[in-house]
Amino acid sequence: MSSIKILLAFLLSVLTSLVVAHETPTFRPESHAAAGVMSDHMHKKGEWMIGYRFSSEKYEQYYSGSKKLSLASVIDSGYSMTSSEMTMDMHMLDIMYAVNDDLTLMLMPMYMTMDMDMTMHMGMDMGMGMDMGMGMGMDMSHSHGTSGLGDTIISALYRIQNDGNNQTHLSLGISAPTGSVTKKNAKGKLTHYDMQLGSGTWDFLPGITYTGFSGRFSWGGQLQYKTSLEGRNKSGYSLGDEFDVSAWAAWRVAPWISLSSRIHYSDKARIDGAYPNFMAMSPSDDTNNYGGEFTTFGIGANFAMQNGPFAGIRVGIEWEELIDEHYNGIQLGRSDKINLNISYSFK
Ligand SMILES: [Cu+2]
Repeated sequence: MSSIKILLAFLLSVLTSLVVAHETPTFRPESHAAAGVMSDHMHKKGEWMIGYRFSSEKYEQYYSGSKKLSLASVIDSGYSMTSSEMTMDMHMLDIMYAVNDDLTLMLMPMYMTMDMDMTMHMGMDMGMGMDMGMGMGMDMSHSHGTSGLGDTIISALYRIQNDGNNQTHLSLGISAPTGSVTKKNAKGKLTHYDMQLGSGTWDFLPGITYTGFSGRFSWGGQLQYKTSLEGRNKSGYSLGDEFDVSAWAAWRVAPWISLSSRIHYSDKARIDGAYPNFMAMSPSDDTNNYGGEFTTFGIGANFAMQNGPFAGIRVGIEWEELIDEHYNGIQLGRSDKINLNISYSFK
């Protein structure tokens, strides 16, 4: 991934050096925020937007709090199963319709795919001190995954301020529990909480977004909250509340491309409740090992196709990298996230 970043940085600097003075286009790449920001923009009365969003996250290294943790230490903490890698992909349809200039409605159904490589550590800590003098017992690895429809977000964006160059809107969203929380593993037991496809509860998602524009520069900020409206889902738990703040800046390098950087802070609480009669084998089976405080830095590019067969299409891409993390308990930490979106608006 880092070589791709270097290549991107190189390409962007070449592009930058080629830039000549240009007029402000009416269809501007920066009128959408960095690709990982949702509910970031509104539409004009009667306008529709059909979009596709994709994000992919990879988890590879165990952490305890802010410190990296070796596999041996995870096993010493009492877990007989560990995972070496997890990937989580989200595909989302992003449908928007503007009732009027101050009210845009959104519908976002999604499809999730989770995959995990697991290792079962045997011959250790079986209460018999069976070390056999080898230090390690036998390890057995396997992969498992889940996929299917995730939750569905329905939301309304309402403009509260607009002087042309400075715009602010509120977003009020509801997430419907269309994603499964009863996915099971090969042994017929409920799978890890983070491999369930939805939250299992109706959730409330309020937010506020500000964007500013001046010539080729634009910037913005967004606060968002997510909270469960129900105490427990049908599997006996509810996801912790989540608070997100993003601040970004973008520069239109050419009429068809803007480059962005973003700081994203999120605070996510532990899971409430637990599966009934469940024995935690791996860290992700324990509800205390969820949530934490994270800060990421993202770089991205937005494209607005000005002419040719793809005129009117927007593409956004963004990489997010953690710059500061504090995990609750013991967790497999995130190493990378990529956000991609493609959209088209019409009346
Ligand atoms: Cu839109």
